[in-house]
Amino acid sequence: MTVRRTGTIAVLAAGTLLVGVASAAHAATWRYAFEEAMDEVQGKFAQKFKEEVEKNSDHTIQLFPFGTLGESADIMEQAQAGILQFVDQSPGFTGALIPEAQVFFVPYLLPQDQETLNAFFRNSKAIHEMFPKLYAEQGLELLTMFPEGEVCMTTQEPVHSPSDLEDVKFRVMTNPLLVESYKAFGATPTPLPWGEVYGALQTGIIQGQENPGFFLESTKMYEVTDVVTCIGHNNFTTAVMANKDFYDGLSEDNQKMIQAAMESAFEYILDYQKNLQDESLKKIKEAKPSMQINILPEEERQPFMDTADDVEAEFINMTGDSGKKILDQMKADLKSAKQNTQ
Ligand code: 6CS
Repeated sequence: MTVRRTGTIAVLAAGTLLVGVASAAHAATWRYAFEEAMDEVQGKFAQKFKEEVEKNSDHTIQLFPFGTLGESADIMEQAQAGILQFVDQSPGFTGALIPEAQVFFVPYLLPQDQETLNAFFRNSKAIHEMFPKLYAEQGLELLTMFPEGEVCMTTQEPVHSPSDLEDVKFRVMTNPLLVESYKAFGATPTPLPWGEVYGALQTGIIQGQENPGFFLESTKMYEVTDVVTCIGHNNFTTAVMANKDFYDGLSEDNQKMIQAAMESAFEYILDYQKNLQDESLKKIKEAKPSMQINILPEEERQPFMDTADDVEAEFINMTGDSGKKILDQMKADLKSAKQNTQ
């Protein structure tokens, strides 16, 4: 009797274990790291993606915001190694790995008009057809790219022309083209990972940096700089990827579910950003009334705009034919986006 009962328990236990294994194999937990905090744009996007995946499947997404797994370069390595299934890394850092991704740092290439910009990101052949092949070569499935807002500079002193950036050690993300771009703007570019920026400004190692409005506000850049200058030179782009082996190993249904969740999060994040730039600049002014916020007029932007051709030539120099094809396609995509939104 005892033996039989033990046997029954053993059979039941084994059965439960099997069910557990079967459902664990079916309902996976996928890890997703990004370069910002939960309440910042990449975090909002990731939360929406998680919500969609968990609503439409048995899978769970575990989110890792900035700092929990290291710097941007660390989370990229973890995604390539398959420790993470998903990663959000901006071309600002990916440019060191995929040189063509630096195209997003040719000044004045992307428009500031929100509708045109959104149409470009929605429909661009460069983004949807060309970049995925380049990311795949690095073991990554490119799932989406989206804008995060107009990039403005923060400095200790006002900037009205490139000569005002002379002798300013200016932090840039770690890609060679951005270094060239800030050299052309007259500054002394200093590539640094994000985690070192606040301290470097505080201790005077650097005197300036650039980022979109929401990030200047949320990371309190106004505590360590005195002037915001917007010259319309760029819009911050980011990208979300999956580890390619992981993605290729998924069923077609799961791949479709992930793509649909990405599309929902993409539309959500564009909507979330309506008015975000203006609201963020306003909040900076409220937090620190002495902060100067200068939106430069056309004539003061011109000398910065005049550097664009040289930086573009440098991009082609760095990336050759492959980069030129991407750049040409992006220009064609931007033209159609403009035509379709007018
Ligand atoms: O400047 C940076 O490094 C950071 N900026 C933004 C807007 N997102 C993440 C990135 O690490």
